[in-house]
Amino acid sequence: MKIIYSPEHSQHNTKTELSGGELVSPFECADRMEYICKALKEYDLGPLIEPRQYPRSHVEKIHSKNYLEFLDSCWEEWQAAGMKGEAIPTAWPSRSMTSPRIPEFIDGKLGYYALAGETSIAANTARSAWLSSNIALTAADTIVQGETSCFALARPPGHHASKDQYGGYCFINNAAVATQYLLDNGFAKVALMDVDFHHGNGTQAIFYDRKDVFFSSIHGDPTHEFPYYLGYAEEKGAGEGLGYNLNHPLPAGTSYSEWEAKLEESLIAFKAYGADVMVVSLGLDTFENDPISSFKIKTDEYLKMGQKLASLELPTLFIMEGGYAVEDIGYNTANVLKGFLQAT
Ligand code: OKP
Ligand code: ZN
Repeated sequence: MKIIYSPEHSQHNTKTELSGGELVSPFECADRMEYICKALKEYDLGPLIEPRQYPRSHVEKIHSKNYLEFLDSCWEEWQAAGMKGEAIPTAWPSRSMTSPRIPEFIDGKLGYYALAGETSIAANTARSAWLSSNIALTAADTIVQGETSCFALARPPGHHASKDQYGGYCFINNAAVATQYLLDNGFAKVALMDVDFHHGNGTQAIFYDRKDVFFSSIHGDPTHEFPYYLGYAEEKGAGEGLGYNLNHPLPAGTSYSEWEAKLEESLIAFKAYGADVMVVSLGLDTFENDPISSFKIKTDEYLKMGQKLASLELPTLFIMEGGYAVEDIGYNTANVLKGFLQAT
């Protein structure tokens, strides 16, 4: 399986994450990629290939123009305003303040474009986000060229980013950009399976009223877990998209067998839908020792996850999302891909 990767991701190297009332070192860190590359190499899973650069128009199909302009200029505006630390929002257009106006000062813009406050922005954050989207596009192209699987080893991740909001460590929705590229290049119906521990609110929102993408997610119950305000079982799609959104919120302590039963339901729904390609938002934070999550999947069980995903027998594009048990993430990731390849 080709693995699309660039070491340049490390330019997104923020120092702060607002967590528990403190500024801590971010969970979504560059080291994660080192461990993954090491394990992929050890398991001989495929060659690392550098991404190509695609026109921005592919990303502009998913994200709004004003949001992307904000992303590109945020750090400069923040610095120009004399701020000392990394860019973190402190005010939001919350329920009681409903003016549609977009503020002009960077502090106000941050709150407008942020869906959460843990994700700091610094020099080169935008650059790495664009690079991450090019990794997803290059990987999607590999599937368009006829490969049956490909892994976009991208960071920063993307599944929380919506049309015009960042947060949850995500800026550009790589899975959504890749999905749109597949649809623009010969595929008709995409099954988008989000297996990250956190609900893929951004991806869901982007495709919620469309019938050409069936989004399904298995995740920590949002009554207790980030992103809290989306990801419930009653969210089934809207308009033409009604029936093409399937959420499986699960409680803390969920084991692999309980998790797999939900994956089975999603795969059956994808089959009935008639998907001709699958995109997997691959988060490894369902791991038993993940520091910010609460499922109980073990390293060996990721082999079964890969095998199960292969049972759909569709061309499959894996896109990296979360996973914060840095020293284990490599083998967990490699096991999914190994299980998938063994079964195909
Ligand atoms: C991003 B992805 C840590 C809380 C972190 C944000 C989680 C973002 C997860 N104190 N809350 O889906 O893996
Ligand atoms: Zn996650």
